[in-house]
Amino acid sequence: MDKNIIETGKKIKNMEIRGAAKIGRETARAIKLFCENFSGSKKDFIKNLKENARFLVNTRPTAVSLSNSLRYIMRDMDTEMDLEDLRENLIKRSEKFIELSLSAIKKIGEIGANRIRDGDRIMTHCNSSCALSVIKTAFRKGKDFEVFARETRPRYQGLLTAEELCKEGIKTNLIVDSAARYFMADMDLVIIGADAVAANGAVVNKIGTSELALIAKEARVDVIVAAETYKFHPETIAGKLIEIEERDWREVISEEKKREIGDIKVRNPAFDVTPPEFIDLIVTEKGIISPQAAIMILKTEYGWDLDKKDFWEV
Ligand code: RUB
Repeated sequence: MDKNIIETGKKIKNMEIRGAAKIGRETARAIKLFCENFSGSKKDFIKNLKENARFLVNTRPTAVSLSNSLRYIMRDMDTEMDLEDLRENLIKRSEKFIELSLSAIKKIGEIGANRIRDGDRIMTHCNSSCALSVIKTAFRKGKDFEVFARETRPRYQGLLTAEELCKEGIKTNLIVDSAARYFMADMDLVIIGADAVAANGAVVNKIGTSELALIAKEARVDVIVAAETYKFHPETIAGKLIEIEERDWREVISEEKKREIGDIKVRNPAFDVTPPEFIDLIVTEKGIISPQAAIMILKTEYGWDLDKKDFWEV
């Protein structure tokens, strides 16, 4: 295993590197470094590449940006090429994925910003670079609005969001997760990111998102998801369910407190699934779609070959 890949994998697992978009880009960066630094035969190169890819894919199973980053880099890889060409090709595609991710987030910001109007009150959850791109772009275009950030237990990514918004000069309110319904009647929009979008338009995002969308639906507040096309999950076309990562209970309660309480099971799912009925639109870098059109994105990006195995699996 490559030292740098192990390091990146560890950082993804312990969330030093977090947020689906960044996870995808850091995966690409790690593969690029692996290709640059590898010395050995072509056979070893391919064997190592597969091993390293498999290792990365298993670090955070819900974020499809990770496997889609690898799919993008290794798509149409011609193993008949000589090692130098193969390497160069993979390096170029890794760089291209990073570029593509950054420009998609910018584009989503531009497209999504049009949906924000002066005077809006917007609620968000967790810390999504895509959702923030929409909000910040609207602000930079001179729109005047206010944001309510849920703190997002147990890791408090909402604090990062609130901090980022304040730095930008945007009017920001920080609320506890359970205060969402209390404030929802005053909201105009909910804007969130995604870790994965399924073929039926269901959106997987930070735990609590589905409850937020349900509350918004009840209050007739529109829910906008900001997601690049590499967050769409190709395997869901064939009916595969998206794996929901369950993280260590120590993120929820201290060891000391747990011991004090005694026989208690602490559960810590990191994500949940919001059904398409609770989502009004998805802003992608290719344009705005209804959740029901997710299948079209998947068809365009990944085709219909349901039997196709990923390079790292064969
Ligand atoms: C982050 C999270 C974000 C999505 C989208 O979860 O749920 O909403 O990843 O983020 P975690 P982005 O903190 O567990 O990684 O738009 O930046 O890809």
